[in-house]
Amino acid sequence: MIHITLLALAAVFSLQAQESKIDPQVSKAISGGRSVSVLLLGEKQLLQGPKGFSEFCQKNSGSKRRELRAQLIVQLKKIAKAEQVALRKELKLPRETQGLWLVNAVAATLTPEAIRAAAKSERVKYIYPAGPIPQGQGRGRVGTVLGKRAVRPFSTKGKTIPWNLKALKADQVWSQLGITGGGSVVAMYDAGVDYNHEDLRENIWRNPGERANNGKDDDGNGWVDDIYGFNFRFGSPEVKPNSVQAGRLQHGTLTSGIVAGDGTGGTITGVAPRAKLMPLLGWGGPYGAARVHEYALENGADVMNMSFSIPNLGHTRGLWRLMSEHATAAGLVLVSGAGNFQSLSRPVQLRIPEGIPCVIAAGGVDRNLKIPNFVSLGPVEWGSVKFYEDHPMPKGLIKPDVSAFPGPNYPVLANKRGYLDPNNRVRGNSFSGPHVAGTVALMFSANPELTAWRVKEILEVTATDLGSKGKDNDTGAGLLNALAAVKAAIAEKK
Ligand SMILES: [Ca+2]
Ligand SMILES: [Ca+2]
Ligand SMILES: [Ca+2]
Repeated sequence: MIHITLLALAAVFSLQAQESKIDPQVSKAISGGRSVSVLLLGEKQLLQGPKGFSEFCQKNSGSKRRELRAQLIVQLKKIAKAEQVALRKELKLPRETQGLWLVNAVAATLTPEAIRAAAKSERVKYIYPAGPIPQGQGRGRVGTVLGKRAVRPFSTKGKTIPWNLKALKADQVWSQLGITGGGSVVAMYDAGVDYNHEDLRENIWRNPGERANNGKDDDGNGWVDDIYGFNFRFGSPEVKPNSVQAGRLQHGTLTSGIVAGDGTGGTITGVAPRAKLMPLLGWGGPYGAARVHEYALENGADVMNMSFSIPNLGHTRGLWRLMSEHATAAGLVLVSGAGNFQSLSRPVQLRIPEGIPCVIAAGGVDRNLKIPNFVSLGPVEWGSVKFYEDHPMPKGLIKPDVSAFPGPNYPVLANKRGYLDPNNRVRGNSFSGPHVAGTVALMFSANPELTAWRVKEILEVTATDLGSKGKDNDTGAGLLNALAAVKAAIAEKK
């Protein structure tokens, strides 16, 4: 009798263990009996738990960023391949299942039965919602193929330099240090970039091994005709914004202008006017996000600007954190605006990706260094998120990390050519992020071997403190100081 009771208890525990591996959002979806796109996170990962990333950083503090990236890509792919071959066999997963390597995970649309079966596997750590899993590695054409002109040396002669760039001392980096972003690549994870805008077209990254519009993956990176980047949302190499997805203002063109607008039309809008821009599109969930991060890492982006903010992700925040920590370990600096949601609730929880510890969250102040009433504020809690459970409230994690200018009242690019009317009221922390991403491009231009986590530390120690003393939940470590940050980057040359 006792024996039978124990067995029954064991069965209950095992059922709970399976159920607890299925994210509540997935559980809810499969309870209706329908198939769901899920991401099966493997048990084996490069970094684990709340301390995995910081221990990795300590151990690798003497590393050179580009060598470390090459090593980590090999290592991450090795883990993914070995584990996923075994997992596919064990679970008899359908052929169209997509394997990721940034994190060891496979993405597939599975029936409720298949999801419950996957939860029983010892190789599966957790089952997250994947979002859309678009198929296709390059349909469609790149609309405009830019001529291969030599890039002119950058000059400020005859050009206006707006107040925001001066306040961050970007112009002093160009004039005093002669550094304008050359050699750095900034991935713009956004809604597409008008790469033919006269202030941007000399600064568009070009995939050296790819030929445009021949229907072939010439460089063998897995993506067809990706000469300027890739649109992972539509499986297309065209990275120009289309009006439906980008809206009237062409969000990604504006943010790109703040990173690298070179003032060809008369006004310099960019912090790093000779950095390269790599447009990447991939809304719609963690699967698409993982593909964007993987592309940026494999194709040489140094920093990635993410001017978006996703709420209510629950435990899936942990999956984003794992992706971000792996990418940062591999030398990609991640930057995101703090969001524009102060009026929604207090305290204001920064969302994803800006609430992730290793992602640099850019807060915002106006020209008088006051906080506008829309800017999201910290702290951020992680106490409720599976596999991390650190930074519990009320103290939480201090965010944002640094502050820049969300506008309005400085020039930004207009559709197709020129600039918006100087009295435009366009504003938002979507614009704070690119000021930081541009500064990081300047730092890497001066010292490409800085580790990605060290870049975040330098930005914070060189920022000008605002508000209450020290790093705070309104303005982070203070106002971005591009000149001090680049000088510190140079001082640390290996
Ligand atoms: Ca390719
Ligand atoms: Ca091609
Ligand atoms: Ca402060």
